[in-house]
Amino acid sequence: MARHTFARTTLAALSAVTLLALGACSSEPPSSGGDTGSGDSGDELISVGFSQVGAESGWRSANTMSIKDALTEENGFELSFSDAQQKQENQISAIRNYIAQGVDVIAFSPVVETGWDAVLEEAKAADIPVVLTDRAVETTVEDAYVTFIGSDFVEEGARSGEWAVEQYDGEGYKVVELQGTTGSAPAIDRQQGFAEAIEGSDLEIIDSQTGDFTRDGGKKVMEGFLTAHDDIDLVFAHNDDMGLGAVEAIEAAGLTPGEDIKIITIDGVKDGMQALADGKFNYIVECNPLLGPDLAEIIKATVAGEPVEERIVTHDEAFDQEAAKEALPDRQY
Ligand code: GYE
Repeated sequence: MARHTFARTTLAALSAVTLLALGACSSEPPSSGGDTGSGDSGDELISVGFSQVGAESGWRSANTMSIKDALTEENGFELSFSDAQQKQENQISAIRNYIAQGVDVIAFSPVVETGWDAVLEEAKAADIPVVLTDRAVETTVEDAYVTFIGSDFVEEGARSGEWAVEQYDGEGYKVVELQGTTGSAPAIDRQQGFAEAIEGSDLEIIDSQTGDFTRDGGKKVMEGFLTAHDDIDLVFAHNDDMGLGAVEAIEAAGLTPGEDIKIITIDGVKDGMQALADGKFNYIVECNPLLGPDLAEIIKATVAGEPVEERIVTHDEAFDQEAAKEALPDRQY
């Protein structure tokens, strides 16, 4: 699959053109013909239906806030937002509602990768462009979506694994993995990236189960791991929340997280960064949730009929304990 890196400048240039065009509309003298009903600028709002996965994690809350902050009326959007509570059937019915409403653009963050063909066909038949944010789909529908904007999850797993090898190879570390939601792109890809990165080292994954990207899920699964194994050296958690749940389980078992059992997570939300700065986590690979502003530009470009890259990869950092202490004061989420 061809993966393109997002040329921010290209999109910025596109959106500048779009904004200029919109600006030109709004600077027209007030019409005397009476065809502008509203007393405001008279610009047409772009209607967007957004189906969010849920509110399972700190990452998701930051992502939702970023989307709602960007797709405002002031910025030219009329947003219908729905929370699917981590259920694919809820997402599918929300998308069907948006199709029935005849929104200009549908955007969604697919909870799992497969099972979208029918609804994507329906959106296509209705001529409503679809933008994927954050997570990918696997589909046989041709030209099913305009673009997929989000992180490279295989890369995030690989960076986590590479750091683990750098730090701990040669010590025979036993690793347990807290997986994200089964069947979701970040769970599949992060697992793959990590496994590939530790191949050839003496780190060994001794157990791996889903905690569904939640703090509670991470805690429960970690409690089970601690009962089943007395030789755990390292936790690889597919997100901060599950890592924070693991911290609770490890402390309740009388052990010290970050020392007796090392913890690597992905996301970099404030609570995770705080745990890293406090020495309870050992490493975080960031996954940037602030997709709203880029999504707004993509939607404007799409509606204006301008080309958009088919894959837009967001930039992610990584932090050890010292870097977390430095970054925390300016952290936005
Ligand atoms: O890492 C996790 C969230 O899809 C990248 O979903 C997102 C993941 C994120 O629940 O915290």
